[in-house]
Parts: sequence; C-alpha cells; structure tokens
Amino acid sequence: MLVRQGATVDVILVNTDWGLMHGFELTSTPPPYPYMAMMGINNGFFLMPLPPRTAENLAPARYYTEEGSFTAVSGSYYYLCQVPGHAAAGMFGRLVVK
Ligand SMILES: [Cu+2]
Repeated sequence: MLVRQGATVDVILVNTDWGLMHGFELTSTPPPYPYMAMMGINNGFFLMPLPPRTAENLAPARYYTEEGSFTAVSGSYYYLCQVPGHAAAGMFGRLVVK
C-alpha cells in the first residue's frame, strides 16, 4: 500500500471473524514478528483489538468496529494485528509513505 506523505489516513477496523479478536497497529519494525508482537516492535498508531463477531438466534450478524486516523510521515512501515500469535502467523502488511 502506497500513501502520499502528509496524507490523513483513516483506518476503519471491522472484525468479521466469528471466533477471534483482531486489532491494528502500525510499526517500522519489519517481520518476522514474535508471538507477543506488541512487545517486540517499535509501537506506532494503533486500534485496540476488537471482540469477535456475534449473533443471537437468527438475528443479523453484528460486528465490532473501530475507527482512527493518523498523518502519514515518509518511511516504510508495516501494519499488523497485535493479538498474540496473529502477526507471527502472517497477519501483517506493508505500508510505504512517499
Ligand atoms: Cu488478528
């Protein structure tokens, strides 16, 4: 993902997973990530992990959501899920700001 320097980046986190929490954190620390990723990285902008999706009887599924924004500063970053084990299992991506 490429973002222009100085841009305001809006992040909307929606957890559609039925069984697991998920979060979002931006870091300049490259992979590989340890099991406790948030303990071994350069911490940046983050959204707290959200509870899993829920449903009651036949009611439509409900999702937990969270929003936040940050100003992009030139550099190479990674976004990852900070729930233990998730980033270590590959739940991360790259973000470049130019
Ligand atoms: Cu996750």
